[in-house]
Amino acid sequence: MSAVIESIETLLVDLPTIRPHKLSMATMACQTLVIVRMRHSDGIEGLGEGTTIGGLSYGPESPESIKLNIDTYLAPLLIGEASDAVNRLRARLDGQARGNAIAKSALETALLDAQGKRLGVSLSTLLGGSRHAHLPVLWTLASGDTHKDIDEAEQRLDDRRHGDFKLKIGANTVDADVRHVAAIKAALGDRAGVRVDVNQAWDEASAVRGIAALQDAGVELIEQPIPARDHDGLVRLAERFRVPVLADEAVADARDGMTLAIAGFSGAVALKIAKSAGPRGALALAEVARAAGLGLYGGTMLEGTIGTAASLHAWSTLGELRWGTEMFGPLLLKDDIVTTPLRYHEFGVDLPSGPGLGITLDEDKLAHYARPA
Ligand code: MUC
Ligand code: MG
Repeated sequence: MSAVIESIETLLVDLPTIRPHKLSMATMACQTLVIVRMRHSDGIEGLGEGTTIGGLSYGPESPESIKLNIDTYLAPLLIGEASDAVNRLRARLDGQARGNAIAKSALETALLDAQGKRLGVSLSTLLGGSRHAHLPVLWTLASGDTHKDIDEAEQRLDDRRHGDFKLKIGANTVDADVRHVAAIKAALGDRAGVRVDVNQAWDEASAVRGIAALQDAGVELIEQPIPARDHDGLVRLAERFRVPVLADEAVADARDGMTLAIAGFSGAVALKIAKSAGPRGALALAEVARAAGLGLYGGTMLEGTIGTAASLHAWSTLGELRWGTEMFGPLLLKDDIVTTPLRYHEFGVDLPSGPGLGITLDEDKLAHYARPA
């Protein structure tokens, strides 16, 4: 008889960041991870993580809503069901609950982690096998101060930790942002790639002005310059400029990828397990994007180690990630809740090995940082 899902526990875990992380819509001093512990009748525990950015400022799910919706609506759809029926259970969640992609991603991750542990194989093996054991990882400069950002970049280059940088802009005027980015690019020169993420902050006219100047300054990629829903605008910007445009908030799942591709988008796509309701959905988007000739990028919702490991397992199965990854979430946090942190070196990170995610919780740290119930 196959094992069944016995219980699903969700924990809100508040971890301070190493410095304020300034995005166009929020400045983070702390990241809240929603950790899922899914226990099965064969004694196996599957781990998952559902994490967003800045409470409700990034999208319609907050850490608190993720926890509440799992506890109240989603977990009851899974309890007592066969542990190994991952595809059927994911369809059940989609059939009976709309939206809630981040909550579903956390549950799918926990199902896959448990199934990998049960079979003694890694999550990437469950997904068809990894093609990379080491993935490139950039770093985001977002201290809000140009000189601090340059120092931070120099340090990361010296340590051979990160070789490319993404700058968070959009909170200031276009001119101030362009000056900030151009100063950083001028300081780093050809030693590092510099990209920007505007997180939807510009209208199209500002984007035309901003991108023209950033292109001249040597920026290599422009992420989500205008609001997520403006697909036509994104297509126009991608057509207009030589520097590629990266769709992030505009593209959550395979269907969004198809819509953008049909509209004529010619840029690149940020994959995130949180946007696509789990690793499987993110890989489905990757297939659509690849078929449409769009470049791929392994994106983060600034998850801790569990969500980052789940994403790495998924990205490791892809042939080419034209724009690498930004799976640095754990490095932005002052502490971790796992026994063996991910290994970052040589401008990237190693794919964790071992069954499932290959990650073990540190119970003391978890108890220390978990929000009291
Ligand atoms: C985003 O929109 O890309 C990724 C890196 C970072 O600093 O913020 C995230 C969110
Ligand atoms: Mg982004």
